[in-house]
Formats: sequence, C-alpha cells, structure tokens
Amino acid sequence: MADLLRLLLKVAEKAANVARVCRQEAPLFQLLVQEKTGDDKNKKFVQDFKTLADVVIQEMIRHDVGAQFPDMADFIHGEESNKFENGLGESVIVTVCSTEEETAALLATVLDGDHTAASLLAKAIHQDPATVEANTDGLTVSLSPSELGIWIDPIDATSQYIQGREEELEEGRLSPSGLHCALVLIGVYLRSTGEPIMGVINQPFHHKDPAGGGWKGRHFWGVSWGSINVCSVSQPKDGEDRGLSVVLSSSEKQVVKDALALLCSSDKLMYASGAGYKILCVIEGLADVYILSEGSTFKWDSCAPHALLRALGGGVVDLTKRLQMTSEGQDHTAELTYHEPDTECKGADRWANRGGLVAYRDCSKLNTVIAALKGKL
Ligand code: 2IP
Ligand code: CA
Ligand code: CA
Repeated sequence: MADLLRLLLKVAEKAANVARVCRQEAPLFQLLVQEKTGDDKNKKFVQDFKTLADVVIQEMIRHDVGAQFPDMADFIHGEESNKFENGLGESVIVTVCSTEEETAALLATVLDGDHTAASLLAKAIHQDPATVEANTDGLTVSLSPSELGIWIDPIDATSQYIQGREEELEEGRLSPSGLHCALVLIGVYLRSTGEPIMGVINQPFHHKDPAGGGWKGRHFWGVSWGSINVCSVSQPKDGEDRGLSVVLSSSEKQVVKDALALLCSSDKLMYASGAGYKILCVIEGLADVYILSEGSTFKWDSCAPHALLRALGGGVVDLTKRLQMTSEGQDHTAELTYHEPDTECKGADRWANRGGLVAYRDCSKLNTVIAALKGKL
C-alpha cells in the first residue's frame, strides 16, 4: 500500500503540473475548452466544460497506475470519457502513448494540428515530477491491488479553474472562490464493500512563488483501513469549542441555509466553490461540516477526501439516509460507498451521490446538523 500511495502522490503532482502548464500557456488553454453534451452533462451547470486538460490528466493517471499495478487497470474510473472531438468533427480516443513524440502526434490530431500546444502538453505528461515528500514508514496494509478500485476527478471545480481568479489566501481561513478551489482528487476504495481506504488530494494553485517561479501547489493524503488511520493533516488539538461552523454551496436550498442560520453565527455559515475544496475545508478544520442537500456530486468528487476524513475519525454520510435513521452515534450504515452504480439512473448520474451528503470530522457535529435538518427536507 505504501507503494501505491507513493505512486498516487507522484501522478497527482504530475497532474498538477499539467493543470498549471495549461493555464500558463494562454493559447493552449483556449484550445482546451469543449462543451459537454448528452448523458454526461452535469445538470448543475447550464454550460459545463469538458477540457482536454481533464481528459489528458485522467488518462495519464490511468496509464501510470495501470502500468505499475496491472491488476487495477480495469478498475480505474474517472469523471471523463477519453473520447474527444476535434474541430473537424473527428472523434479521437485520447491515450498516453509510450513516447512523448507519439503522444504529441496524437494530441495534435485533437488540437486541430497545433503542434506547439500538443508538444507542450506531451512534455508535461511524460515529465517525471520531483519526488513528493511523504512519510509512509510503517504503512503496511494487508490488501492486494486486485481488491482495490480507483476514482479520479482530474480537476474538480473546473469552473474556477477556467475562470482562473487569483486570490491571496489567509492562513486558517476559508476563501470562497478562485483557482485554489481547483483540486486533483484520487481516491482508492475496496471493491468488495466500497469503503474508501486511501486518498490523495493535490491543490495545484496554492500560492505564487515569491521568486517569480509561477504557481506552487500542496498535497494531502490519508489511509484508513482497520486499525490503521494515518493522515498527512494532523488531528485538531482539543481546544475551546468556538461554535459550529458550516460550509455550503452558494446554490444550496434556502430551507437548509435558514435551518443552519439558527445554529451558527453569521460568520460561521460559509460558502465556497468546489465539492472537493469544501470537503478539504472540513479536513483542515476550517469548517466543522459540509452539507449538500442535492445529488450534484459524484463518486469521483468525494472518494479521495472521504478517505482522509475517515483517517481523522470522521466521514461522509448520505444525507437522505442519515435523516431517515433513528439512532445517533457513529453508525457506518449511512457512509457513502464507491463500488455500486445506481441502476435506476443513466450516464454520469449512475455514480451520483444521489441522497446529498454531510462531510464531518467530529460525529457530535454531524448529529447536531442532522437534528436541525430533520423534517425540513
Ligand atoms: C463540480 C464542482 C462544483 C460543485 C459540483 C461538482 O465538479 O466541484 O464546484 O458545485 O458539485 O460536481 P459547487 O461548487 O456548487 O459545490 P467539476 O468541476 O469536476 O464538474
Ligand atoms: Ca468534480
Ligand atoms: Ca472534474
């Protein structure tokens, strides 16, 4: 498992490099944007974008993980389909080839013959990033790759990634929107039960290098399996309870906003973009809970950060299921799982977290918000 974790940290950093290159090269970025159609349409946005950056990043992760762990190859899923249509209406399957030159040639067919853009992208895909620091000593988990599956969201909060607003982040404070909300999410689950057991989160745009070297990112990871619970983010120290803090999507239902306004002071009811970023805020302790009353997130949004929350003693529950339960306490029956599609739905919706969700670190905070929402939805 330590091997797999090290590989995922490395491919996530490579993914972050590709995301940065695509923004740095303005003409490249323009070329990358295509509109989604059909069943894969995310109903949340009137105009959702499928970027070549997304597809390329997902395929690169699939390629690198599949090469080192062949037993996992058929169980590496992601948000994107690797079928891409170029300006001539030709359908091209985007894959990572064995050499940089071959990948560049394939990408050029998607990029309508723009060889400069294709070479830039291929270079980032084939470049090995500097080793990512992670203390994985003693991380021995008795699971084999053939028992595991992977969910990838190559770029979460695509709209923030495309808008590209640069924000100065304040230490210890949640910042509602901007490039820092865009995250690379790679989650590992157990095929038999669907439990999330390992997660890697890379934030490609965390701060600008003061020496002018462009954007710098950061990463987080966690493993939770049996008695092993390890996370790169430390457990909060038991301090004074400063009152409940909640993060929501700005498009959350008014009835939810109203119910929570009765529980939190106005500065503790916060809004932010990106499903992954909001769960990361809970992981980092910038908010106690993230509540979403709609089925607008998917398995690839929650799997990776869910594993980190579990390693910290928290989790992510299905809101609808949890509201129907009578008992309090940490009962795992409402926790989200990642192995089974919803057969009543079609396309991407088969993998939606249909009942909404609550992400939490501390079970007592989960119980407080569930009590406040009972009978309201
Ligand atoms: C989106 C993205 C959105 C989020 C939505 C996700 O994923 O994280 O920001 O909406 O639920 O599916 P909101 O910001 O309102 O929480 P993607 O950008 O990968 O499509
Ligand atoms: Ca997403
Ligand atoms: Ca995405």
